[in-house]
Amino acid sequence: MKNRTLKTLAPIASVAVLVAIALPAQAEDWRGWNIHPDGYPNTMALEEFADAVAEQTEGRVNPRVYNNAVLGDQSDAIEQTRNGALDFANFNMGPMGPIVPETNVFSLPFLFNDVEHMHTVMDGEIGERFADALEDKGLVVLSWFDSGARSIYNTQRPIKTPEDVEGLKIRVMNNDLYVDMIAAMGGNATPMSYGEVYQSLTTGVLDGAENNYPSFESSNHYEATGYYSLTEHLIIPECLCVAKSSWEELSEEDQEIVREVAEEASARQRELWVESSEESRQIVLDYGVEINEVDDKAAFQALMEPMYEEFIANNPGTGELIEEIRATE
Ligand code: GTR
Repeated sequence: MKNRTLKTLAPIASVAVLVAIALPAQAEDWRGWNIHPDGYPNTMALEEFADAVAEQTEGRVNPRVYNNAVLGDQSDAIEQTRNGALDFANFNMGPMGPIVPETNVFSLPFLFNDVEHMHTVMDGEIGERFADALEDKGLVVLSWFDSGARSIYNTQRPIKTPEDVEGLKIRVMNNDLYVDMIAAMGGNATPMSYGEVYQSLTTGVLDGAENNYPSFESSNHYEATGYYSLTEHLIIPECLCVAKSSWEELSEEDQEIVREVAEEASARQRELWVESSEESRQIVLDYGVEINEVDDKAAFQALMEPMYEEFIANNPGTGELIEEIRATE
């Protein structure tokens, strides 16, 4: 009796084994967080990344990008990606600081000479060190994106000297270093998530905020503020990151494909960035925003010295790192 049962079951078992072997490994549906709207350079690069990954892994990885921060604000999304609830994202290193303290150095104003300098640093050995720090916190950096230089805009007046910032209520990203930065200029900073800024500008809860041209334009903040002043006080790198847990589920071959596609996405994003910044500048000018150069940036820079001193004193080893970044050519 026992034997007969085994004999009848045996063919069924082998069919099950065959079916299991014949079926492809389960496809990974990746959910990707993106703060920006359709048409933004980062959105376009992320969408191209998603399509190319699906195509080149032959559907083994199916990324989908969710725009406009519909999956949560940036600080939440960083946590969600770290714990694997989200699979990939484009994050700015500003709100990354409270979670990966090493990245706080990027929130020091006037750290980089210009955007090109930032790319040279991030694409080299120093960038790898930051990628390691992020990986320790559950985020695998695939490539680095551009986010231009951030400048102050407001409803009241053009900013030409730090005195012009006096008393202004300025929105900053979620990182206490920006509160010190605006305070050093004489203003009052309010950390707030991106999605809340537009309304706060129109209701007078805020006098201004700070961002690059593409964000100033695509967020429509330009419609609520008359002045954009080229303080260019922050140049902050962004990452294309994957949740470590999602990354580890991939075969080595697929990891290689995804990494390569991410490198291409970064090149594409940087290219689109330049075009888009110029387009956005034109849109806000045409709308009637007054744009002004800041002739004496050194006056702003000088006010940041105490912030640097405090940062270096509180974060051992960062003095050397800052020197190293500044010496990178
Ligand atoms: C943008 C950046 C976003 C977000 C936003 C903000 O320039 O790309 O990730 O940080 O600024 O001000 O919150």
